[in-house]
Amino acid sequence: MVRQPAVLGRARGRFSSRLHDERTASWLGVWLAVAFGTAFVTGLISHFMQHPPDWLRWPSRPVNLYRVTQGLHVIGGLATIPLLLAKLWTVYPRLLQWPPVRSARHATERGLVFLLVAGALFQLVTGLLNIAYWYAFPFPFTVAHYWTAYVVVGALLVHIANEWSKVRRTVMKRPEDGIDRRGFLFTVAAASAAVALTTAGETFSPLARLAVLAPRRVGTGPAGVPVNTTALAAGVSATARDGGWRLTVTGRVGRELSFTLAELRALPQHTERLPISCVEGWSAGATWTGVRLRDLLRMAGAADDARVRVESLQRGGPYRKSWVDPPHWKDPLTLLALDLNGAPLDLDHGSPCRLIAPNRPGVLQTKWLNAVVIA
Ligand SMILES: Nc1nc2c(c(=O)[nH]1)N[C@H]1C(S)=C(S)[C@@H](COP(=O)(O)O)O[C@H]1N2
Ligand SMILES: [Mo]
Repeated sequence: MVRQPAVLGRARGRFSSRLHDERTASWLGVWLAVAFGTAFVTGLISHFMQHPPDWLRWPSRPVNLYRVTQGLHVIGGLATIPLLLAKLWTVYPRLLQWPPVRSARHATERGLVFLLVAGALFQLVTGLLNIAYWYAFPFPFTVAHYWTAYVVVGALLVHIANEWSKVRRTVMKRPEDGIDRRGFLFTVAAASAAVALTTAGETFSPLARLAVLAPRRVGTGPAGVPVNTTALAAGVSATARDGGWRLTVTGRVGRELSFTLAELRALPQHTERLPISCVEGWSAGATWTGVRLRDLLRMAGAADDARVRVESLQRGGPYRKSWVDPPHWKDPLTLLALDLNGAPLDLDHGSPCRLIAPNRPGVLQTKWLNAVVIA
């Protein structure tokens, strides 16, 4: 950005607050860089967990890794909104600087800042609308949010390089201008903290009662666990209740297995505590009982390095199937669950049978299973 005195000298006449200054802007910039850096790293983890390239095998532990990174991504992203608004308020007099462009370098810098601001606003607004289930935009959210992240981080890195010496100068030195920035910065930090506190309950149950801004809350829904996609919405209300339901395990010819619900219940049952961690930021720990996936796969003669696909009764939609790689299917915690919190699975939680595995995005915890395919 531009050296200030002339610009702000002019601006000060029109913009009376002395908080439109370099030092306030620098501090907010430092906070924003940390916030966007965190969102970028946790966002990449989230993206590559949901869409792993062929060479990537995520570990199945720590059990809560995805829960924590995705919670940080969404709750941290929401807490960034007050920071960004404060930063934009602090620097907006520069929008009106005259002449608008003084040199080629200056034009490039302004273009870059425009890209940074537009990209950052785009990320926060689309993220917010997405977790509020308001798909007001005409493009697929995940694709747009993912690619815009690179644009924002690229622009941010160049911006940091441009501003580095100024930020060091303004942030490190004690100010001697008598402007009270503390009150303003404290208010902005408090607004961010308030947003975080009133959403963190969507993943951290001690704060559940404070979670007034969270679209999903722990403790709500059948068996105290929220539902994403009901059986009705997935179009499986009838098929999931059909008494003739079977789970097939197929792969090696001649070793195809098929189980009724009673047969699955007759196999060794295991009870584990595992979270559902939705990509939208909410998560809920729960107690699941069912058959270990690895037990079924061993019965079907699966090779040690086999990739496995679980398929549901659902006929359409992106989440009707998911891949389970060896680290996950070999993990004794990975279950085909029949019970949730001590009672048979509710229809909306995936009855008669659903996948539940450690360190895995909610979208891949496929419900209403009817087939396990060894690839
Ligand atoms: N077949 C199927 N399974 C699915 C989905 C779906 O739409 N279809 N949604 C997924 C998503 S996005 C989440 S967060 C979890 C939610 O599980 P729950 O409704 O039991 O909490 O289920 C997953 N399993
Ligand atoms: Mo989800």
